[in-house]
Amino acid sequence: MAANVDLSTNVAGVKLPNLFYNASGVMCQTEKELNQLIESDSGALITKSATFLPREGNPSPRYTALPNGIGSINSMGLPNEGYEYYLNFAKNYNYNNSKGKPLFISLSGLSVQDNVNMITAFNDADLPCILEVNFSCPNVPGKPQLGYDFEGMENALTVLAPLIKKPFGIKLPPYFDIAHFDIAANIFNKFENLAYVTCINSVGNGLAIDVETEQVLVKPKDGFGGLGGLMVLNTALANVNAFYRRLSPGKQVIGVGGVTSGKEAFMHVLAGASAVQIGTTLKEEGEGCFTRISKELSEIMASKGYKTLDDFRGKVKTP
Ligand code: RRO
Repeated sequence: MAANVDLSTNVAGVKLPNLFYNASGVMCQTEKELNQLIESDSGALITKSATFLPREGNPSPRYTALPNGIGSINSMGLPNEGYEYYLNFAKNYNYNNSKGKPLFISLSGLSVQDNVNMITAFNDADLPCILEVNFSCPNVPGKPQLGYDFEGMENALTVLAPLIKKPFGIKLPPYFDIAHFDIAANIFNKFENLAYVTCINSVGNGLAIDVETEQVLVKPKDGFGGLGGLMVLNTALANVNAFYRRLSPGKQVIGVGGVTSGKEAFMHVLAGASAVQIGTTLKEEGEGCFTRISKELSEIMASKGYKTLDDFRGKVKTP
């Protein structure tokens, strides 16, 4: 770590020792994986999106990295251990023994009522973890992404935000139209305890084809799956910056998409990210990526004379 550089940050009023953690879905389904994250140099951890009941997910192959480091495609289909497993993990989470890392819990109910039931159980347990509701899984056949249904998303938030009471976050799909950034941000600004949005989930329903075999690369949904990694960097940066510019003061954006090195992490913070998640790179490289990317970002900051993330967050310039 470069001397005199501080990578700590705050999300939803909670301190993270550094800005990096896993993108939900990577290294976070089982307790064993979550413990690997605790041991790593991440600054927090988030669980795999939970449904009310455990799910096996879609048939394999359902994830693959794509050639030349451009990224990945997945159609996992929400495999998870069911919310009670993650509730139990949260109950046993030892904040003194986890290097000061906050715990984020991702919830992805298959209906608003499922989200209500899961949130109620977390409320009853009264834990210090932060809830994040996933409005953007692209891979469950027959379940469109709620993030693309503005009315449905507002209705869901109208039910869920007052129920959660505490500051919480939502995971968004990428948007591709300025009018959609405006509409979505106007909705989010209506909910006071919606503390942050995480941008972006994978770019839904891409298709990857192997020339040799003439086959698609993942089996579910005829090969259609969510794209992640370097190829989505610029879409991710656009979404981070679009919401950073539009959300009411106090609301935050967490950046995810295309981070392979300190350079892309630096771009996410310049675009406005308060924290940065790593998905495809974590999956491909393992948890050592947190150590490497923290060091790379520290070096970039030191070379520019920045000491804290606040020195440059959201300060991207226009020529
Ligand atoms: O499990 C998945 O297929 C999955 C989920 Br829940 C998500 O939110 N984003 C993604 O790319 N895959």
